Amino acid sequence: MASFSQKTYAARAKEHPHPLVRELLSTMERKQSNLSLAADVATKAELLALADLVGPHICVLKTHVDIIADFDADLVAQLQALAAKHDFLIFEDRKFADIGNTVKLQYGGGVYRIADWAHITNCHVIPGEGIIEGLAEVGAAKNRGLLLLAEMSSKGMLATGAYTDRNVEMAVRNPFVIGFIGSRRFTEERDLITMTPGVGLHAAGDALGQQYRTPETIVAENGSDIIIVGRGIYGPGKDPVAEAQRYRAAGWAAYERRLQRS
Ligand code: BMP
Repeated sequence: MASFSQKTYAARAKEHPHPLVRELLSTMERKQSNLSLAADVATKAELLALADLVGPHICVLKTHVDIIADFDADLVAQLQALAAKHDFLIFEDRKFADIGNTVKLQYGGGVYRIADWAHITNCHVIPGEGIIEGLAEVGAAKNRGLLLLAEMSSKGMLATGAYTDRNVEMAVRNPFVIGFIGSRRFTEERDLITMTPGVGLHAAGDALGQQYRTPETIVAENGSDIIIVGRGIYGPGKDPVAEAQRYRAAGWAAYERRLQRS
């Protein structure tokens, strides 16, 4: 059987059992974009301006809402309006890491009420499988999806070997899990999406351990589905629209090369 990474996003969208993944893959195909923007800016105005500018070029907007100094419910409403206007999904990069009961409260409630607006969120499986069950209790009925942090992009990260393998096993058996944060395709047992941060055309890394690889390595060679790019798009002196176009083209070209190889 052909690897999922040798199929088109459109074909995978058609076959996928999870409605959210069908929506994600068909958005990617429709927009010809496997680019996610990591919008790590400090204010509501900056986040909205960036999402409006770059929105036409991305399939997913990745947020860290706890960075936003003036977060409020209106920000969420405006982000949802931008997601509809520009046709992208929202991924809150919350990295839950507590016991099932606590993450349930953190995901559904608090100031951010993440489950109400983020199509996708993610977690570490350090606490064991109960974390997935707790998040699913809140998110499954809302048609949300969860990514497991099977690997990280930073220097010296500890998510390797047996730990990564356990992530894959848990993902395969939990339907609320739609994929991984990691650097490659992890399994053919079901069609789980991989989203990869630490993608850059501009630098090898930063002063705090981030390591960058190219879209070609990540998508064409490793079989990942979505590249996540932050400072490569909006960093100092950059033109975010021009950079988003550049990364979108690079990500899509890498995807087309991967299909040609098969
Ligand atoms: P940048 O492209 O500016 O380095 O940003 C990367 C983004 O991806 C950040 O939002 C960071 O929190 C996230 N990220 C990462 O860099 N490595 C990981 O392993 C997991 C992440 O979520």
